[in-house]
Amino acid sequence: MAKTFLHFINGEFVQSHGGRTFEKRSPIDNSLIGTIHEGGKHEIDAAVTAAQAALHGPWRKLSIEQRAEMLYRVADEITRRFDEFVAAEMADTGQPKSVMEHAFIPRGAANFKAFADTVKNVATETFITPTPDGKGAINYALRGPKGVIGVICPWNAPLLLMTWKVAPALACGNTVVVKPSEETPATATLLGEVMNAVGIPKGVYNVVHGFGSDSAGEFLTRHPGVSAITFTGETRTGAEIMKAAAVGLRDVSFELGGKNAGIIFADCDLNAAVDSAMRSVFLNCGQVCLGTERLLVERPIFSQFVAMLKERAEKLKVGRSEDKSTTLGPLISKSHQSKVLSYYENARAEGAMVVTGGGIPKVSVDLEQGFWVEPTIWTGLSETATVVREEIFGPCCHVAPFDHEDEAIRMANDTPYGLSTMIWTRDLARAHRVAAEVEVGLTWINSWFLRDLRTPFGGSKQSGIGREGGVHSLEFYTELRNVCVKL
Ligand code: NAD
Ligand code: 6OD
Repeated sequence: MAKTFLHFINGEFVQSHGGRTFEKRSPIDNSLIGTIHEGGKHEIDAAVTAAQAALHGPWRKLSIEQRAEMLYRVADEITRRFDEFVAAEMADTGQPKSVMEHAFIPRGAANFKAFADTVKNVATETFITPTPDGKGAINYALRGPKGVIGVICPWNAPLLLMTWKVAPALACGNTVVVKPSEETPATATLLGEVMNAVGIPKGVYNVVHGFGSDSAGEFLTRHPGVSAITFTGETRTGAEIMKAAAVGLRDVSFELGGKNAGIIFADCDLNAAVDSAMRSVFLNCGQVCLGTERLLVERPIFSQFVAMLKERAEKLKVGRSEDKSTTLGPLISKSHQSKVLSYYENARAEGAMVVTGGGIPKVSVDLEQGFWVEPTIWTGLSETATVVREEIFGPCCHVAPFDHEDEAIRMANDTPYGLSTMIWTRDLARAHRVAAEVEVGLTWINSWFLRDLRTPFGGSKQSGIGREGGVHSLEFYTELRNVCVKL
């Protein structure tokens, strides 16, 4: 049965003023999942007003320990309603159930626990300052919330990415207005029920659905009551949001696009490296910002690596999310499918050797209207080719050979992006050397997407601004104030 996704404002589920809605379609078969209420200026204004009232009211009165306690309860409630979250996100994204159960949904609860732990254990700096009268002074720093935080999210891992922002924001005493992606309304809405169930005060967590430009997203970034904006999405969108944030000099934290390289040296554990490459290229149908779209492989193992990758990629099985044999889901939308397929065409036109894939897979009749694309591997392109330079965000990669460590570093860095790299080698001295040279925020050695939520997470160059994770999140979500006491 088709659902209705309402806004969550001041602790209540509400329709859009005027009742404007748009449709959410299933990536699996293009069937109607539900209608989403589209927020505009009216809803953003109501949500920001509620968030401001909560900020200066009940939320502010709680001690850090009490706030942390509430966030542990949020985590427990997500865990208690785990199956509902899995079902909701699976319906929105069409990805395999196993990915939801083992990777993305557990992070919803883990994010709240991690930031509750973090804020309980933060020390503030203190200086004993000499003064001319010899009596001295004490300087100490206080951290307070920044205000109402605008949280704008993408569709590729909706609950994980939204709670990665909402949890630290709330842990630091801020209140939030979330604008989920128009493609994935479900888990942000469900989280509203969780917030009410565990007694989070009204107005602390608000959700307004809608689009970006000239819709809820843009109105949120322009609202003067929003103190700072945290955004995950495309680099181009980040630039638009930055312009809006400049009015009123609001702070931004950005996790943006990438064109990540995997550097595979000939001495690596080949089997493990191919497995890792498979995950990093094809997980979530390639819709992972940290995913590898450029594989650089040392020449002596190049042919073998490509052959092994091809064999495994051809075993990926598309299908419905609940089907245990499904290992590759669809893309998020018809328009994203068209975009990825246009890159497939472009690769061919620019002379790629198509190792596998390159089109739409054969699927059963009931799936024919879904947004499927074949897992695709190319070789033979130059570093200037479009699919080697632009982020595609699909299940595809280009594999290129290299001869020397320096060449691999140069090729890895030959991109305006700087999000992540993975390095596969048994020579750890070399691994550290290369890690120090690659211009990215995140490097994995002999692994990929292995997370410790206390570590700084974010991108360099055009892949982001700022770092979030553990105490690093405090830089963005708190205002640091100094107090000087003359003794
Ligand atoms: P997107 O930039 O198109 O949209 C993201 C969000 O921004 C959506 O909610 C959208 O409605 C909103 N938006 C769009 N235009 C806006 C505007 N002018 N003002 C305010 N809001 C606006 O991104 P997407 O297609 O949803 O997500 C895919 C992109 O996200 C990829 O580029 C991917 O690399 C990136 N991403 C990065 C990370 C990271 O950690 N670096 C993580 C996940 C996704
Ligand atoms: O693990 C995280 O905290 C994180 N932000 C992952 C991003 C995945 C992008 O698709």
